[in-house]
Amino acid sequence: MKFPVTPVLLFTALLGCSSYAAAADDLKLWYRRPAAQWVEALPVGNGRLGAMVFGGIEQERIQLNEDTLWAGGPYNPANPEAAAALPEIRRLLAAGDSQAAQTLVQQKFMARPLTQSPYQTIGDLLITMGGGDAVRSYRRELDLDSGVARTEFQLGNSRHAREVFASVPDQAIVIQITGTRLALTFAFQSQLRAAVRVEEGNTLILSGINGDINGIPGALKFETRAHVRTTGGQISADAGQLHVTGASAVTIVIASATSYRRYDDVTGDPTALTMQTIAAAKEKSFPELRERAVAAHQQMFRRVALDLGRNEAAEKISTDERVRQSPTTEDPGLAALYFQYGRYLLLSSSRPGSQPANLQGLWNDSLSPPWGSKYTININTEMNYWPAENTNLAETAEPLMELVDDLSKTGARMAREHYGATRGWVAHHNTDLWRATAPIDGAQYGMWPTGGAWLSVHLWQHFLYTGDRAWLARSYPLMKGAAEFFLETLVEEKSHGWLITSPSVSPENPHHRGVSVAQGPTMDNAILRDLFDACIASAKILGTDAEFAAKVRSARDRLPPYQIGAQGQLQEWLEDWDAGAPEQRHRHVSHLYGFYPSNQITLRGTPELTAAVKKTLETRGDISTGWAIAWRLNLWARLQDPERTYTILRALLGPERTYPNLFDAHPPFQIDGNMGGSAAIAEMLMQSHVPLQPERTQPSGAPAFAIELLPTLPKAWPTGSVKGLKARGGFEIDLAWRDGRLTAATLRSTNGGSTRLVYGDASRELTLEPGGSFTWDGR
Ligand code: FUC
Repeated sequence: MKFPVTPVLLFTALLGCSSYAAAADDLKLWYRRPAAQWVEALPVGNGRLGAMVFGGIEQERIQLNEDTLWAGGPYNPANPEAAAALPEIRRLLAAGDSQAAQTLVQQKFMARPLTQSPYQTIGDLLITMGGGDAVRSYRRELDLDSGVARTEFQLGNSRHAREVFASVPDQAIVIQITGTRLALTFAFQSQLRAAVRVEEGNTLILSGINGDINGIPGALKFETRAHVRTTGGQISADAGQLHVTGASAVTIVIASATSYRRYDDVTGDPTALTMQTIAAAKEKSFPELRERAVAAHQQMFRRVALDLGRNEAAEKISTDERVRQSPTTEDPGLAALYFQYGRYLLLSSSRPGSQPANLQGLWNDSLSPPWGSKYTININTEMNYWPAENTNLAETAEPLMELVDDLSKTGARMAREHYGATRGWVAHHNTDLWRATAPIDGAQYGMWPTGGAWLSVHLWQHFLYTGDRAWLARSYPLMKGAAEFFLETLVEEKSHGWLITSPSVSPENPHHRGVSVAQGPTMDNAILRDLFDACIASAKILGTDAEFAAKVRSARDRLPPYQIGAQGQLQEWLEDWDAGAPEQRHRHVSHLYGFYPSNQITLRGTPELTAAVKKTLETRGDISTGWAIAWRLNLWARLQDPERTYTILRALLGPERTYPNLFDAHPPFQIDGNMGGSAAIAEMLMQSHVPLQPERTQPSGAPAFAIELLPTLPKAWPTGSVKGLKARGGFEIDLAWRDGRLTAATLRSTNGGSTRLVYGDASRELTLEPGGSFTWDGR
């Protein structure tokens, strides 16, 4: 008997175990019409440079971003009145007068200026075509597997095609247009103070400065160069435009840079940088540029393949229509596409050397986008990085490390100037390109000192997944600095002697009408428990700081415990204010941090607290803003309730929370929901947060965790497979299931180490050598 070997199968086999070729169309977003609005356009990005591709017929719009183009310049937002007001704010809180404390915070403790700097768009490259003939067979698509956006249509007798991608190795956005006797005009448009010029007859240059904000003048120069070359035909220039006539192919390489070097240094030379980029790229042919970019993209993207089953009818309709129909159609392929899209967006907006993914990742067409498209670190930035580890994109966490490193410096000044602290650093609920760390916007949002601590915990999580001791050695001083601030500034709570933050908020949720400022909210205690534990464990692993670790331990032991309130809910504040709080269905579920993303509360380890988590989730409700649905999704995945989780996932994927280009709708667009959604789908299929009992450590010194297989598999995905997910302990996992039952789990170990595989009631203890693997059928 013979088995046919198809090219796809052969290719997959040749790629080996760390990379998977996907069946072509599963990984495409596609449309029958050009984008009429920005949330229909398709994103490409190399971490630093982003473009939104509209696929217009008479005019193509390529909206451009460079991730250091933000308004303003270096500034110190400290409020000189803050430190003097702190004792009175604390006294008011201890005396139970949160309203007066909040008023005083608002008057004396908030940043000056009160808001931070927004992320800004460069502008657009507009490519105008001649034509007017009727267009037929239009299609545009984004292929997640290659990272290439493609637009194609028939114009009279000629086939017109465009490809756009962002290249990591060549640090450019690259466009190719092919057709017959192409007649094109290239122009830049920008809302910033900018001028356009042409150099060497083939390079269109937009240069200018960033916007002013809050009385801080724009301090950045930026330059964007579009270098045009043709096959056949001619290029001519006039009044800030380039014209191409008679060409059969045109390649455009776009380089862009600003003078930003660091939060306190804007002396970069964007002209020199963009000239170098163009000089290097123009030596390469379009196929070469494409091949290099696609290879760099696939090196990360292809680590994970997901098949949740298919609905062939749904796959035949365009992506916008598919989203519209999703509330009434079972479409497992859409969930798989959404999962991969979140990975695509993260690896396209956060790469070593780039800024971290902001509220819109990298993509923003405005000078004053919603919430400034900044870094909101009371949930949104952290959520962006939830899929970084479990969906096998660990390198994307590097910009987060750099951000924390910067914040540890600006935040040390904040710690001194607002709190009179002599050690450590603090960041509140938001930051920007300039690494501002003061409380902003309003006391009820900004008065939250635990943002830097939460980000620091991510550095520890990366270590738990990778076992990378060099990373831990870089992280430790940052985590230590975050902890030092709290060792010095926590105050003693009167009735139990607990150590608590004061002032703070439980992110953005008022406990009484109009009042959010409080002391010792549950989330702070939970984040500090994680931070302190991470410091204690790191000091031990690195063989350092025994004395400091002992101090941290004694503070850790005095943090307030979880409390279950009168409704059976997990209490959000020190006092049981929950039932009377005015926003019962508030979007934030901050106090559930301990259940997800943390593991202080676990389904089987702490059943009473888990019941309290569930009670809180029932009260809060499933439907909220995009990211808030994504958080609920992860929480329900951890509750291992497959059908409830699946219902919530469908709400996230439906047209109210997903735009035609699959961007998450807060609304408006905010990328955290995409990332949180990807993390949750992984969490439905595999979880690795429960520590082994009795406790054990990996060769790296990290604690060892159990790996639960298919813990939250809904009935709608009876048969499927996933390859390449990552579990804590440096394990990579492939799973296959049929009729709702695991058929094979393959575990590969990078560093060697121990785990317990758990499937339903069955479990298997194992220890693997570095590079070792093990396959189990779950029995
Ligand atoms: C937090 C959230 C809002 C929004 C903003 C960017 O303030 O409460 O919903 O996501 O961040």
